[in-house]
Amino acid sequence: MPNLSRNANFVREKVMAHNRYFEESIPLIASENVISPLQREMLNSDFNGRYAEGWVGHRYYQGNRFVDEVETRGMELARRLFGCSFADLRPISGTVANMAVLFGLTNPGDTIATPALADGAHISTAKFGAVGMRGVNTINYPFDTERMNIDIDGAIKMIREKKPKVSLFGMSLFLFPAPLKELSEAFIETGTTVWYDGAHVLGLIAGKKFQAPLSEGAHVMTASTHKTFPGPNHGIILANPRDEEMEKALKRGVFPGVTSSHHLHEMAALCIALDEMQKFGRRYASQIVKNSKALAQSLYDRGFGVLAADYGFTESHTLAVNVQNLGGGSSCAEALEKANIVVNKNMLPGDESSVHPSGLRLGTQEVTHLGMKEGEMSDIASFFERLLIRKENIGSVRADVIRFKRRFRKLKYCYGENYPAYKFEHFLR
Ligand code: DSN
Repeated sequence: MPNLSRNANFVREKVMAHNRYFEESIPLIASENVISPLQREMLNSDFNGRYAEGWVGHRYYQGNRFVDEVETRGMELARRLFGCSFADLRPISGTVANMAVLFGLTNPGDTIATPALADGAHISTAKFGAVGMRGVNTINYPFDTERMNIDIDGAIKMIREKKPKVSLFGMSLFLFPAPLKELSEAFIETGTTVWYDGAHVLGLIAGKKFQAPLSEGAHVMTASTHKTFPGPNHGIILANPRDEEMEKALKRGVFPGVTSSHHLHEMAALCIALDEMQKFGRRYASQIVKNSKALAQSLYDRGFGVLAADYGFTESHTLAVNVQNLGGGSSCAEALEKANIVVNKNMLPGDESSVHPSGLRLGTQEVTHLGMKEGEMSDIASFFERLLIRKENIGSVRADVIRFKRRFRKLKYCYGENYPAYKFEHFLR
């Protein structure tokens, strides 16, 4: 190892410490995941240092011969996997994909219908997020808090009355499929453009375990590619555009709208992830949903306020737990973190504060990727009970969490199964 400066050593050691920390922790944040060794190889390639502006075959820089071949193959893979006519692999994150759609398909002063933030919407669709900053007005669908889903009759009425330019679906607390089929008549009648933010559930859609938004009336679907979809930090736009004008507007929204180059190493890793999902996605997605239902049931049986109990808790990777009576979302999330269980506090319907919300949001996609099944969901629920209900000593729960996690440090459902998920690559000798 060459002589590294104090700063270089500091950064390197902290990153290694982070890897070890996750190796010893139970990751339950619904928007995160680990990636396969083949994707990591792409992230380390020379694609990292290059630029490719514009569309494949029409770049503004030279040197993109192989980049174009990879991206063309990736778009084919994406169109096939999601059954659509258009795929754009250039957005560098889910929020950037959302911004591109906003730039492409809306003008300041237009109106968008979206779920409300407290009902689980993503920040980029809020008044003070990208939608508001584009100058687009928002109206919120009525929400059925028992079913944890959009109220169908109320939404039909709202779309018919207000005729929003765009009707946006998809959330960050996404428990059940959005009622696209049920709303389809109102969509057609009003000519609204239907936009589905599938960031959270992209892997479930790819694995045919949630809904197929682009066959159920959505014109365009945006997503990040690193939540249930176990790819690199990146974004994607998938669409069945209404016409050529819409397709052009989407492309322009991405470039020159909101990106310059599109992080080519991530794009290559995304291509591998698309192929991996074609091969392993169905088994993976199916186990994710089994696990989230099992975790919800097991927590509920132990006395936790898991939402939507009368409706099977969830059909996705996510479950929501009301922990107001146990000290609230922040204090429970902090206690769990001390015991090496990583979750996030989350607003639940009716909450006004995002800093002190009443809920926890849990996701099973990453622990599933590490090979956990229904039996392990009951082990996890018992850690929650010991810590938050029985108030057992944090140190002793933490020690048991670390012991438990030793069996789940290797990747499943990808090329290179059993490769260590948190491996730190040493390049300098
Ligand atoms: N922050 C992510 C989430 O946790 O849902 C979305 O960008």
